[in-house]
Amino acid sequence: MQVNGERFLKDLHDLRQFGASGVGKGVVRPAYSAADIAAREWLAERMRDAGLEPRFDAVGNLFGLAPGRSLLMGSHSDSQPEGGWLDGALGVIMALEIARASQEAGGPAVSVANFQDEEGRFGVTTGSAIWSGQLPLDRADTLTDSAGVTFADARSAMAHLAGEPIDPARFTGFVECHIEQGPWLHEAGQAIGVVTDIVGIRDMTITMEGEQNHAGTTPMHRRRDAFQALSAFNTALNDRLRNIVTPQSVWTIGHVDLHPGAHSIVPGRVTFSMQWRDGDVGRLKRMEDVIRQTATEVAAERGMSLSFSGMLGLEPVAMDPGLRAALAAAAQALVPGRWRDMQSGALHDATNVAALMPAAMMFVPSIGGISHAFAEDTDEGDLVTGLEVMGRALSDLCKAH
Ligand code: HGY
Ligand code: MN
Ligand code: MN
Repeated sequence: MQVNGERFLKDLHDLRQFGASGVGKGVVRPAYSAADIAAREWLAERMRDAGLEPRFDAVGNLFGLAPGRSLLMGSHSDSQPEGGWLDGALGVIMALEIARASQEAGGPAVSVANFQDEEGRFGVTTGSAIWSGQLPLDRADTLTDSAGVTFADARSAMAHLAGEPIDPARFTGFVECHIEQGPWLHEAGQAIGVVTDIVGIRDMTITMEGEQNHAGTTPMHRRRDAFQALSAFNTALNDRLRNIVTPQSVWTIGHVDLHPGAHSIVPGRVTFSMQWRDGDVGRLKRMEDVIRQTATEVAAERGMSLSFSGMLGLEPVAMDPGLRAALAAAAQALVPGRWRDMQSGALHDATNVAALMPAAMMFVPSIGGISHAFAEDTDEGDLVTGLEVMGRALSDLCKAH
């Protein structure tokens, strides 16, 4: 098949206009925002122009369907609250270009998926988790974002677009191209990462409550200060987790709500996100035990009440060996010596889709390893190389089947 790099890059730049942040090439396009919905409606038209049947499901996952059985490719077009122009978007636009080029070449049939809320405004890779049966819709509908908006309310903004469910049985497999979002390919001057496995994740919210009081008249030794409790928890957690993790293990407190948040008030309550990731299920559990035990001890020592929210999570998953081999062979043919096998420390829709069908992923470099930030970027030459390697892999797969 003959992919068209110019057409591909133009679609990528056109897509980044939806929710353009005005800072670099950054975007603000959270799930169900006006920019997200407009981008999805634009993509539906691009799918139609490519000879695909655009279909939305009940939660805003958008599919561009080829007739009959087809290989599914894609990713997500929603962004983090401050996102880059390529996170997710690259995989959707590359899938669209491959689908066009494949049609122009007479096959194989390729369909396109643009999953909703991969960035987890509400859950964790929410849209593909629902589509793949990992997350029941009635449970998803009760999830809220950090402002308290429910998933049910948010997705109602797309109700007019919702169609019948898309049957996963019509697809033979799933391949997703994504930016690495880490530093390794760019630092090594390599062009392609063939993903071996995707780490697992656990995500919950922890609340500690002490006593709100006057910042001037309350002696330090008599305070039940929520910020001090969080600070003590974080210090103790770092000391303890170091004993059970590997260099690939990560844990993050990314969102903190300190109540009431005033200069002259000792904060009485803190609610914070607690997220951790690892490639090993057993280590994820051990990390969870340390997190719960440390929070319980710190709260008891400081006279704080403690509560844990429900926990969301995805298990570590290995990529399909056959699809991986096609990606590796194409990389070896087109960029010999400039590719590697690698684990994904970022979560992706491929984790959920892998529960339904063979799934594989391929990375292109991220400049400086920056992502989930307006500064996220990739050299356009590397983007086109990724497209060409993907096109070669699909052609080889077509010949092999
Ligand atoms: O957080 C992640 O790994 C993904 O980019 N949402
Ligand atoms: Mn992503
Ligand atoms: Mn992301």
